[in-house]
Amino acid sequence: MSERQLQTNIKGLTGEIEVPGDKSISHRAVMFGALAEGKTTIHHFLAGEDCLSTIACFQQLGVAIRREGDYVEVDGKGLHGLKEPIGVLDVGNSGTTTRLMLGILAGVPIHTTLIGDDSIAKRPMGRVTVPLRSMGAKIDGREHGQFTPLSVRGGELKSIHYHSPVASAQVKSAIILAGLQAQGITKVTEPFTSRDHTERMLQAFGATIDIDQTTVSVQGGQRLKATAVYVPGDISSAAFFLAAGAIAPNSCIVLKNVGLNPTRTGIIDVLKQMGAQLTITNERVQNGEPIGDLTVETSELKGIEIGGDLIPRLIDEIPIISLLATQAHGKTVIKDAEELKVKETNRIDTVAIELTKLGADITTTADGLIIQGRTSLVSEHVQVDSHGDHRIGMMLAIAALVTSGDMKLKRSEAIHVSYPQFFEHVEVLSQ
Ligand code: SPQ
Repeated sequence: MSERQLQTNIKGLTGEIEVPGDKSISHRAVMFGALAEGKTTIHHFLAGEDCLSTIACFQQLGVAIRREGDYVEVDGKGLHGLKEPIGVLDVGNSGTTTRLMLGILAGVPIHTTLIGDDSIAKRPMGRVTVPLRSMGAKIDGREHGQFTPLSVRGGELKSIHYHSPVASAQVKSAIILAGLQAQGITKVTEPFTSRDHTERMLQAFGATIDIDQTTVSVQGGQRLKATAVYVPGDISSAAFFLAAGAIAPNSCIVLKNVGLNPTRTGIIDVLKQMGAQLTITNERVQNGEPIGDLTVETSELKGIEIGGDLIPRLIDEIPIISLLATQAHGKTVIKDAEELKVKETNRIDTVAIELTKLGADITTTADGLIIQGRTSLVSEHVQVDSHGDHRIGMMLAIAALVTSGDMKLKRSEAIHVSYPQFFEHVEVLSQ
């Protein structure tokens, strides 16, 4: 467990960076590459711990994967080529790996066991194992398959139409991936559209996917063909520097090649509504995913209300939005965000506990947070804690930049899950 001294009271942030590759897209590129026929190449892959867990799982399933920095080659095995592993598959801290692997393994006639860390052991897996079982999957595990460790004996699957109670890309993707191996047409309907990288990327791998508003349909038995994937910069990582540029004094930050998939750009809508000076240039589409460059400058922010169908479009950005709200004039209300309770930590609680240590006026509610701004953040030798959650750790490191005093971050290593170069980038911009 590492403790890190944080840079506080910054005079300004200027310069240009390229944030690492998108985590959601990097996972899917490896998974679909493994299931495709032929060699898939992945450029600007996120070599964070979560995506490395996905690579390690597929290597154990007999897929040859080579990585050099952010370039990866996957020798695809086809939909029926995965081999039974000798050991257990370790998903580390990654919910995406766990849930999408369950969808894949449900239809493969081998036995596998998935385990992860203490945080993964608390995350609900019934939301995936229950619908997969209704397709015929044989899955068991702790508390009747609600939690890891989970074991899967894959086999024949039948199609279903699943109405998911939550807008979750992981639930949707697990069912689509099982549906690719099932007989007939599998459908998933969700209450609001969640991120659609699976749908976009499966099409790039040659599959036919039908999308009708919030329902996605897939015909079983389709073959995937290897392709070249360019992974855009992760907007969820960019969000930390977008916020930093808006709240730090004398700042102007340029973020190059950031993914601008509309199912992920809620943070941009929120920053604009709060009054941030933010511009998008060089917009284009690469591999079916929109990307562009973002410039943000020091801004006067105001509090806003955030809820409804905006929530799935910014769910991972709520910790950093909460920090923005402490620096905005007036009240910010975040509602309809119960899903925050089942992330790497209960992010409603961890955000409130940690920002309160710095003097923020923040109240938890059953489905979100109410933040009254603007507060001057102060730290008298405070030790803040990531609680082992990468997004809480990065939010606190950005908070430090606008905090006066002396501040240390406990469990800072959690940041390696999604942004190994995070502190280098803070350094580059603060020169
Ligand atoms: O992979 P994991 O651990 O679930 O990661 C998180 C994150 O903050 O990085 C959530 F804690 O992102 C999820 C995201 O919240 C990644 C994801 C995906 O790639 O499909 C979808 C979202 O989760 P969900 O449950 O809403 O589908």
